[in-house]
Amino acid sequence: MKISNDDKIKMLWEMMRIRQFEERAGELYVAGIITGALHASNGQEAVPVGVIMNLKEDDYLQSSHRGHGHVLAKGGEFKPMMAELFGKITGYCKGRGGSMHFAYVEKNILGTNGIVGGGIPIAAGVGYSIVYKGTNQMVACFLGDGAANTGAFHEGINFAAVVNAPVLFVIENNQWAISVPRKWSDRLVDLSKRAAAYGILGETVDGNDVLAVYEAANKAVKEIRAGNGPVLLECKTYRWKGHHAGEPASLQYRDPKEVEAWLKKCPIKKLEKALLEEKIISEAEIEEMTKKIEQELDEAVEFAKKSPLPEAASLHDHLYV
Ligand SMILES: Cc1ncc(C[n+]2csc(CCOP(=O)(O)OP(=O)(O)O)c2C)c(N)n1
Ligand SMILES: [Mg+2]
Repeated sequence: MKISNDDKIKMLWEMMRIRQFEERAGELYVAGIITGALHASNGQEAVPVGVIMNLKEDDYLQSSHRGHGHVLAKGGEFKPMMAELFGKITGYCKGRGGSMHFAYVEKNILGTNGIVGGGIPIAAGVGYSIVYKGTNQMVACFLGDGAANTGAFHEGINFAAVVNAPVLFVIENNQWAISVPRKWSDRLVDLSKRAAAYGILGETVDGNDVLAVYEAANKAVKEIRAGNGPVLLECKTYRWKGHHAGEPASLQYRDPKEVEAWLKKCPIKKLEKALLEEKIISEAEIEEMTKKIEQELDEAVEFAKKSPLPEAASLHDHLYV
């Protein structure tokens, strides 16, 4: 498959935006400026970027608890995202949701989700609504390997299959569910094999290779848009940081050698290397991109700091529609 140079540069840009956002959010968390729960996706950037670059503006995104990258790749902006992390009224959910409840309905971003597997039946339902209304949209639903072992996974994907819902279920297999390694929770090597149980297509791909993710997602999206129902795409990747930003560094349940080996498989470095070798981009241009993103992040943090907190009197607002 031929991917244009412009698209490859866009992939690098989008992955860099996610990485730098996560780095900054992590620093603010450790400094005690951001509170609540925060799950960083450093190391997993190729998955949202490779998948979401195949979506159209009006397609839906259903995200997980580790969802900053999904939201950014779907058009989320630094300012309202940062403000949401700060609990300010200028945030996407008026400061009431935080990291695990980023929702931006104007861009069909249905939300990150604190309930593991909770997004799967929602995506199936939204997919069914698309079938019902006959619009040419689809849903991308991101979930973790741990979420693949919830009852919601079976119910949600089976339902989506039966009603032929246009949903791309993406398992971000980062090898761990908190402190539980994959091999303690099931015996499958490739989680995409589960697709057969629902009579749908499934594929496993290197989740640290954004071009491979893009190609696999492109193929899946074509099937879905052709009316062939949901597809299950497993992207094998790795979580670089602790399960959440507050996890003490002293907590060592992972073999440091395993972590080190995966750090060497950085999805951003991999694409950078390819683009430099092909002379599609220069070191100076990458440096320039990094600076631009940092500056945009500085502005977002400033915006979040200056924004007001919600008024106490508004505590009961927005609970019912
Ligand atoms: C229904 C439910 N059960 C348990 C939890 C606690 N919990 C939060 S994240 C997590 C692990 C999720 O693992 P995975 O799906 O692999 O995602 P990852 O954190 O690795 O991205 C668990 C068990 C929860 N939030 N929701
Ligand atoms: Mg996991």
